Amino acid sequence: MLWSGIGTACALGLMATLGQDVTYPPAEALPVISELPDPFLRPDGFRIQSKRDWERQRKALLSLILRYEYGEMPPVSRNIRAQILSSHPIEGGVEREILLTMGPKGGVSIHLFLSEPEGEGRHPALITGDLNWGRIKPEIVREVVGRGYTLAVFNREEIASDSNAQTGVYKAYPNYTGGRLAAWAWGYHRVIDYLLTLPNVDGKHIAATGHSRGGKAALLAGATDTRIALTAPNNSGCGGAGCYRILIGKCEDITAITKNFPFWFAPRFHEFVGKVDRLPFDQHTVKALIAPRALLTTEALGDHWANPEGSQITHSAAKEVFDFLGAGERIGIRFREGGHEHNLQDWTALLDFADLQFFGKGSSSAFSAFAFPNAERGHAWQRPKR
Ligand code: GTR
Repeated sequence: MLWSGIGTACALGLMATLGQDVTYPPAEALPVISELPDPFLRPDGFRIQSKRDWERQRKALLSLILRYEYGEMPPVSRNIRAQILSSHPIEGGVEREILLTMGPKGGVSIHLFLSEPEGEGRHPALITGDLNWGRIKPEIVREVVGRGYTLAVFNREEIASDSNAQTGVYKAYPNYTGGRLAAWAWGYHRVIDYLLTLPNVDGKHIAATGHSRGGKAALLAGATDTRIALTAPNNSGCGGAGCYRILIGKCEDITAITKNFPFWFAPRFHEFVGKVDRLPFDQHTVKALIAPRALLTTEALGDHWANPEGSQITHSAAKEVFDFLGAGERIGIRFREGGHEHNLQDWTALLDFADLQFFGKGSSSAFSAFAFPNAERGHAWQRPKR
């Protein structure tokens, strides 16, 4: 089947090719879609009607997004090994530094800090890959551990450098062509492989978070691994929770991001520079891949480069899918004053949302307030009424 873009007339013309291999035409051959593309529209031009059809549609959308935007994920590595490098008490718990090795001949190794609450039983866990930016501030670690969560912090730049350099997974899998965001997302997945071997981790309640480029990676990690029960990108902007088509003010767009960071993306993504309205999806589609699992977007009102209003617009479009699946209360958004950082306020919002989603504590109204009540609606379509 040829995915020739989402446009009924064009897609209907493809019916004859059903059953053949999927091919992905160049951007210039895809139809122009000015609004945020309809995630319910199948490649053959029909709209899905029932919840039962979503899983198949989700797979088709995921392939499209990986093929055009992020590149494929690296192969799954099943030989993860852990070496505890150090262990010491912290306030309310214990902290261990662990070296994880994985991949062909154990060729990829990463450092992971695990801060675990004391006490028997299994604890929910929050993972971030942002160790390359330094240790998480003690006040944040205290808050996470104090509220009964394990904090797992790994260095995504050990998975793959933030450059063109062929390190980490690129060295271990020389034929791998995906972008850095996909490689980093794979790092979250490997950390989960390890966490699931631990007797004190609650494998049903694992959250992935990250800031900025780390937030883009966390979003993709959640979109590609259903073991992640809650995904929480922070200030992730373009290529993350933001929006490619609708840009408000001076914010990052596809031209800037593919010029400055081509190695974050699939080799083909630059085809869409100057043709963003031919993208057969937008970032609401990536968010929708997470449904019906939980998704929290945290945004800073002063972080104009990250297009917080665009994040609200893709949030509203993605919510159509969450609502369709009967999971409207699983998608949240939280705005705060201030600039580009992942601060205690953001982490506290994540913990509150996790308490709500995992344990039914608190109220969902705290995660549905919009900062931009007059924002445009990015889509005219609506979820199919069942
Ligand atoms: C910027 C980039 C953003 C964001 C940010 C960050 O330079 O334009 O997409 O990822 O870096 O990671 O802090």
